[in-house]
Amino acid sequence: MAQREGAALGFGEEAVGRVAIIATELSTNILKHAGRGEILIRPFADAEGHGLEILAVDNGPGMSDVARCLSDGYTTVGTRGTGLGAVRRLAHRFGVFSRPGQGTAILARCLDGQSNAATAVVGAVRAVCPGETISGDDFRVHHMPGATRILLADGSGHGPFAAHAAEEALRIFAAAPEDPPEIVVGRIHRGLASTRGAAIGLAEIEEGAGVVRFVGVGNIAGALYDLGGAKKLVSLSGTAGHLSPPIREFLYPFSPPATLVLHSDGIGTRWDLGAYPGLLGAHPALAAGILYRDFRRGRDDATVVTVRVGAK
Ligand SMILES: [Mn+2]
Repeated sequence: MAQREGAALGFGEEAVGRVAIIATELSTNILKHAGRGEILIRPFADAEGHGLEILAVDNGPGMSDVARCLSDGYTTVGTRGTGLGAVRRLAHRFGVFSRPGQGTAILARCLDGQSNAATAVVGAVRAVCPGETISGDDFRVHHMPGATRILLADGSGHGPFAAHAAEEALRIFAAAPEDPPEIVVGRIHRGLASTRGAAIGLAEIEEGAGVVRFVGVGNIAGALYDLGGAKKLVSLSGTAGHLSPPIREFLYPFSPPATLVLHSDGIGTRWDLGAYPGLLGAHPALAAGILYRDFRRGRDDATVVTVRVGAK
């Protein structure tokens, strides 16, 4: 899958070979140390560039000494011990979050050489409901000068009709992504009338002003973390396309660096990134992977998007 996704991004033979080795080493590492886990693969485009992201998550014993596990030659199970050191060398971006008792999440990103004007780093996991082949959740990130917008749509239920509603929401957003958030969400509400409907959350992070604007209809949950702590975002109950409360924007001030988390209801709400010491300072893709790993409900599509702004 990693090879196929890399080739779809236009990676050459050498880069495709690199992602194959990374996926193999991360899979082998899970099998050796945790027994089971997941490899999550997606294309990404953010302040780090464009390319392929490979995320490995498991609930195994975790590493008590990450630096030592990364050094070549070190292994607890009698093999060559080149695995994670090789992944770190081959990836353009590499990150680990692992604690004894809190499992392991490892991130490897390979860039395709394109650049963009994005200022935020975005992590995401989008997982399909067990038994379905298409996700009824979808999201789109739009980078603007000094601001980042994220639309997360969760089509009601799951399967193809849910996917259609989410796709319509993204299409309407993409047509005029810089209109005021309340206008965009109102337009999506009207545009989804002939679909099954969706929960919608649209967030804008304005870095210079230090403010997040959020407009939500239905069950999209969110939280904003900065050095001062965590704030939960307010989403009004309803279903875009069918039953909407008055569409209203809420403002949340922050001081950078800050991390915004948005997720669909395939992820439970009883989480706190503060329970994972050091995770907020790590790559935001690791937080997305860990929330998915530890809080997915398993009977619905599950999507988590994490956005970090203001980090050096
Ligand atoms: Mn859902």
